[in-house]
Amino acid sequence: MKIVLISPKGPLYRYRGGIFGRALRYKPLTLTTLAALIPSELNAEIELVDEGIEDVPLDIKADLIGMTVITGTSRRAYELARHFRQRGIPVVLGGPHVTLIPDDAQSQADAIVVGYAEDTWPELLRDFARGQLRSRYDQAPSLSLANRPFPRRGLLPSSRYITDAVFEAQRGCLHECEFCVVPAAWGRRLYQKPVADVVADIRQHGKRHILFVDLNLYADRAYARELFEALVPLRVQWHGLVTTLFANDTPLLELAARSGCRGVLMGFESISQESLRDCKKGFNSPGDYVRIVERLHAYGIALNACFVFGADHDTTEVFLKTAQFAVDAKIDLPRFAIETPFPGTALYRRLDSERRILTRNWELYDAQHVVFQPARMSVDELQQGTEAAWKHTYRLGSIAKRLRASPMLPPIIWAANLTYRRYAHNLHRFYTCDWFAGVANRWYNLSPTIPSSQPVATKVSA
Ligand code: B12
Ligand code: SF4
Repeated sequence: MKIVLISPKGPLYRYRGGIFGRALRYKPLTLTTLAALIPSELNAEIELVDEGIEDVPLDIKADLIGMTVITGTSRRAYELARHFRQRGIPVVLGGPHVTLIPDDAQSQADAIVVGYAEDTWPELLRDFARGQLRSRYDQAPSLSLANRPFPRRGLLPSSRYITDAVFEAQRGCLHECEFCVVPAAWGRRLYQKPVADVVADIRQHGKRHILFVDLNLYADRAYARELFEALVPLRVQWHGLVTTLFANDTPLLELAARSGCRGVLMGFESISQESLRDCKKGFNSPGDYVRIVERLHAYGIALNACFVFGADHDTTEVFLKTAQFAVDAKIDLPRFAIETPFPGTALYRRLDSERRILTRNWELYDAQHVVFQPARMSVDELQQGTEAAWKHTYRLGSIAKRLRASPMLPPIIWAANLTYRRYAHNLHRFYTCDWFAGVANRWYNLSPTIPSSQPVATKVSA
């Protein structure tokens, strides 16, 4: 049996014509994890295709195709699924988008997998081998991540990525930020790999510079402490994602630094406490942000801070104010996103009930397009303002000022900043300006009641 696993492209992130080249792309864990879960008794031939780095061969030979789907890649995934099903190859869809709104994907596939797939994917494959494929497989609440096989990273070509030393320790988060996909898709609970399993994977892989993709490594303090303690003897250097609360926890911060932490990504989201309260991220305090950066730097940890524009309190002043704040606070690598109501989230439900969702073209749900009617500015102002914030923060003078306090080696942090500078100057290539500036605003003004059952057709120029 031959099983092909595909990660479809989103317009911004495809390898040809996308915004980044090879830089900033690391080897995805989803396909390699799914490959490892394929039961050995099936003796399957396995091929992985990451459309972020290569074209999907449309004439590929396969007995079964599995595709991972996030909202922004769902249109592409459905298009590929149609093509392969027409060729008579059964298609299975899974991933965050399928988990958030299974009904959207159900008709596009022979089977869908809802939730994490450590148990259901092997079960599905055994059913398929017996000719008894069901149309839907749901993760049971008893899922455990203990004693799982290590991801088969060798099945994707390392030369196409900046690193393949990508690991995960735990999934999930206990917070419930209104816009976040994590509590919406997987609930507010944590699924943890035993620390010994994580350490064994890092050891067998052998690299010294590693990356954790866990969305919140600080979700469970006791687990974080156990993990960091276990990393100390490995003498690795690592980057990961945490909340701002991590920076206030001096003993853990000190341990993290000792265990090799050299950079963290944090969701600052907004410099307005009102906006943070509105989106249920009131545990962030903008008054603390400068101190957070200074504390991280004091421990030799660089900061990739993310801000989101488009909250209901945001006016057109927010863009340059936030961008200048990022420069003055000396954030090593700031990022700006446009608030995106991913379907299935609390934010989506609220904006939908307020009839402010402007399009259900999921391809535009990539956090760099405006898909809802902002409260205090136009669609166009939100789109252009976000681009202005990127450009301001990534002016050469702004970069130089920000990096004066950076704990990272200058060639590395400058290279990352220049790559983001390129991103800032290329974002406009991915707008659907005619649609945003014209049709969407006009549609909204003329008819603020878009029927929620009907997708609003739009064109994507990228
Ligand atoms: C690493 C990561 C990235 C990496 C690599 C992406 C990749 N393809 O792996 C990079 C930095 C490139 C990236 C970029 C983006 N990402 Co991202 N990313 C993640 C992150 C943090 C981890 C993903 C991961 O590796 N998890 C570990 C693997 C093992 O878990 P998994 O993917 O969930 O897979 C399991 C199940 O879901 C299931 N499953 C998944 N697919 C399939 C398929 C089949 C057939 C089956 C059976 C099962 C199955 O089985 C797996 C085992 O249980 C997730 C957050 C998260 N925790 O999921 C966000 C996440 C997937 N990203 C997200 C977003 C929005 C983006 C961006 C649009 C952000 C942006 N504006 O830049 C881009 C778009 C990228 C694109 N392809 O177009 C959102 C998706 C939300 C949504 N509804 O669309 C997430 C959920 C984060 C969030 N909280 O919002 N991302
Ligand atoms: S803290 Fe981060 S991962 Fe957790 S719910 Fe909020 S945005 Fe999502």
